[in-house]
Amino acid sequence: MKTLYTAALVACFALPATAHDYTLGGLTVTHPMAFETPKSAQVGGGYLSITNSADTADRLLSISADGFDDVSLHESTTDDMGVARMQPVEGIDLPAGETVVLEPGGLHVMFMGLGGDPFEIGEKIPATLTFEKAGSLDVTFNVESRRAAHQGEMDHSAHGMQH
Ligand SMILES: [Cu+2]
Repeated sequence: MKTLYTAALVACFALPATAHDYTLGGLTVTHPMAFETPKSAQVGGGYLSITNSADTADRLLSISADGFDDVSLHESTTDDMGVARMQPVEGIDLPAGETVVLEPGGLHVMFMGLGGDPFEIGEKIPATLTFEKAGSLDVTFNVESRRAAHQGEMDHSAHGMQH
């Protein structure tokens, strides 16, 4: 019963009703989204997945969006002491035939300089992804409820405990 419950949460998190995707050559960018932020937040995370169905590797070089001090690619890591950190990454490799997921606790987009204008549910954030080979792709991040985030975190911690 517990397994079924967890599976339902995962499905709910991975396939929200508002799923949307974009294609550019052999690349498919699936469901760019961000979670609502508190009013005081200065930064917000952005998440999506990229499937490279081409037979050559590509690389996500950068992301840009108007209205922010900076937008960059980040990676969160947790060290042996359980301390979480995040740092900018130069780019994200997209191996041929694989899907790379930007998600809470891992690779993500960081929107910086929200200063008093938080992400609100239903808000749409236009952004441009730049790939080394495929070129540029305009996408829209949908801002969604935090509740899905908590389900995602639960799934991650439950997964971690199995190892
Ligand atoms: Cu970050």
